[in-house]
Amino acid sequence: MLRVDGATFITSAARREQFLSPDRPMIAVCGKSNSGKSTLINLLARRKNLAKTSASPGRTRLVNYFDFGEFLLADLPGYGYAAVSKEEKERWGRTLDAFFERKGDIAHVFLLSDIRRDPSADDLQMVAFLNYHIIPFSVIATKCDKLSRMQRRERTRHIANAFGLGEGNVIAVSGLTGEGREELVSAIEAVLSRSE
Ligand SMILES: Nc1nc2c(ncn2[C@@H]2O[C@H](COP(=O)(O)OP(=O)(O)O)[C@@H](O)[C@H]2O)c(=O)[nH]1
Ligand SMILES: [Mg+2]
Repeated sequence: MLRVDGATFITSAARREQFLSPDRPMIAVCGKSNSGKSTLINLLARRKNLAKTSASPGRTRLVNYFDFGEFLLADLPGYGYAAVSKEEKERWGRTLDAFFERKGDIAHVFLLSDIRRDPSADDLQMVAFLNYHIIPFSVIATKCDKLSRMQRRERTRHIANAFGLGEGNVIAVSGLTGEGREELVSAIEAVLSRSE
């Protein structure tokens, strides 16, 4: 199995001039703020504070890049946080647009969504955007520790449906218990073998 520990933080980018031109496959992590992006990155890296997590949503305004050895991971600014100004929302939108404009640099996207919630309008817009630009993605249903095993299966099916995906494209994970980490690593392996 692919080794994904020993990851390090590379840099943050606030604008397109600062975006990295990756020399390895890059996986982008996106989703609503508070969906568990930073926690997932820490789970993958098996480190507590590689990516800063926050109980108050909307803190990550930058693209944060991490070096995982065989691949890079980009933690994107979370969308859909209501309590920010219109200007700030527009700025985030522009950052995301500029990021995805360079789609040749993106091997795959993980779109994170809380397993207990239905996709938001922003999530569906994101999926439409990724489909339109033919950028491959998987949905990661986060915080699965909040549900029983039976509820998880049910919610995973429901989320796949709501996103218009097959069940195999939705991976339930928990950053708290580490459940789903292996499936996630397998998904990354598949991405890497496709981009060889
Ligand atoms: N129970 C549980 N809580 C989680 C999980 N992932 C994230 N959280 C919590 O959700 C909040 C937001 O997480 P964070 O990773 O900062 O989300 P981000 O804004 O998408 O980067 C924090 O309070 C985390 O502790 C998970 O798998 N299980
Ligand atoms: Mg974060």
